[in-house]
Amino acid sequence: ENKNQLDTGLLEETETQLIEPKMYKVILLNDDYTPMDFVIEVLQKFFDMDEQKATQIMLHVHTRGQGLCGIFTHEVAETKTAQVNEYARDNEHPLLCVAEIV
Ligand code: NFA
Repeated sequence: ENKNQLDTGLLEETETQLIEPKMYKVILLNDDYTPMDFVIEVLQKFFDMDEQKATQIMLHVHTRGQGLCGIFTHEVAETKTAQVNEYARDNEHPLLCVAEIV
């Protein structure tokens, strides 16, 4: 709650509505062609992972078919998926990243 000093001199309280943003999972999909080293590079570059964490996630995606890269607000999730997909395409790899609502 905020305490607002009004010009009446009276102290009045107002309520501030806090809306929780919808959160989105960013998921990386396996394919048969993208080199493992490229996937590790992507995870480090766009998801701020160290090499050990990126290798762990890459191997999970490789063996299980898909894997969670992180959970973000809508805008951040859409930006990261677009950046990953554009970077993969620029490097002629079929790697695909998708966002889905939590
Ligand atoms: N499956 C790919 C390979 O064997 C590696 C890979 C891992 C691709 C994770 C996409 C995601 N080269």
